[in-house]
Amino acid sequence: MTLSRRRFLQLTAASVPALAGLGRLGSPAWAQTPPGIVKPLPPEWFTILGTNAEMRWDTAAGLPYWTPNERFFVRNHTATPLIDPATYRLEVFGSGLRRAEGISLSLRDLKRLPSRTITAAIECAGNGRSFFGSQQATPVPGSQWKLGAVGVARWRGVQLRHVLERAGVTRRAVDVMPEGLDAVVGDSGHVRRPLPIGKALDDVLLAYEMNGRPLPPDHGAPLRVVVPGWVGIASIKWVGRIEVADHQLFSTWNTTQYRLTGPAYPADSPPLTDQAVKSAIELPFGAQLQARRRHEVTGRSWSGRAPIERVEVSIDGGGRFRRAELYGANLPNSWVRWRFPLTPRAPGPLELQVRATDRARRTQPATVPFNDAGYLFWAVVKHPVQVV
Ligand SMILES: Nc1nc2c(c(=O)[nH]1)N[C@H]1C(S)=C(S)[C@@H](COP(=O)(O)O)O[C@H]1N2
Ligand SMILES: [Mo]
Repeated sequence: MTLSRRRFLQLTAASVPALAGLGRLGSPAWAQTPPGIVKPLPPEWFTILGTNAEMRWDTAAGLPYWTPNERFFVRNHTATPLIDPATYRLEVFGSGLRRAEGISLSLRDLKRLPSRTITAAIECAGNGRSFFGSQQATPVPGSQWKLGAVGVARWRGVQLRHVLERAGVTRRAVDVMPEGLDAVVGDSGHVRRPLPIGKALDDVLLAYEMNGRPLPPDHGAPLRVVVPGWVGIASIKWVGRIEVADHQLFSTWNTTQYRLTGPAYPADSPPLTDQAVKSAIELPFGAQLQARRRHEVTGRSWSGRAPIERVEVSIDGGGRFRRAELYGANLPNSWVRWRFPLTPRAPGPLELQVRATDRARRTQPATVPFNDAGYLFWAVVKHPVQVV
């Protein structure tokens, strides 16, 4: 039996509250993995950050457009719960329904509703946070993500709109708040965050499949919310309850967290919604490149607002930018892959900079204003390589 298999069985045997303490049970091999993530996290694919696992861009070259489930980053506030799909229920209730007591649906009920498949990225609002420190000299505490808190998948499920209609949503509905079945987070309660009714009725999916397979435990099994284009926290995993209210709803995750605060922002800046424009190069920082040989530098660029219009690369510290070639799919709320031929002349250090522009005419800036929590770092990232 492999370690990961043994670990899975152990997780299955554990009660949900016990999962948070799993790290203490650890044999040396498990000490490498954070408590409460079920899938194997080989170090060549992931960097462990607390309870989270970041995808490594430097080993991502050659991955297909859709991030394979086993390579997808994991961001857990506590730990992955294991939920029995046979007894699972989704409760939909609240003052925004014709009858406030609402409805309760099993997974079978949900699968009998019309299904839909979408491609969408999930990206943490804190993706890129470490660059506030390494690039702008204003470090921010919190998970020191590089650029790997993002992935793109095909999600199949039922549109939230259909479930809300079935529950008898009325025109008085204002906010819709999905809540996770994972452990409570301190005094903040279960992970939950309201969506305005307009977004909830637009393109939000309740997904039970990821890339053609049942949703894996770490990504929200048996059911997760997918909110295309928006910061990852909106896409509640392990959703068990959805409140539909005729008034605004609040939780830690739309009040004290996931808003831009700091000297550059007003005190009443709104909760974060759509994602910024970003780019990542599929090379290690400090990669060695042979001089006078032709290399193909590859990477991906993405935006939560519109598909990518163009990607440009500078090899002279941001002086002159030249177009990279976009190839393959370029879907909304997802990314596009690009390539750039590079034949470095002389040995020595070289700095690559990639800058994307989306069809909403947003171009990655050279720097971004500081915010206290280090959200939405979307400036051009300086990527050093060594020509040898
Ligand atoms: N119930 C629940 N939902 C959650 C979270 C969580 O901890 N609990 N983390 C959120 C955050 S901050 C992000 S970025 C995404 C990450 O999704 P993934 O782990 O499938 O990559 O899930 C979101 N949904
Ligand atoms: Mo996140």
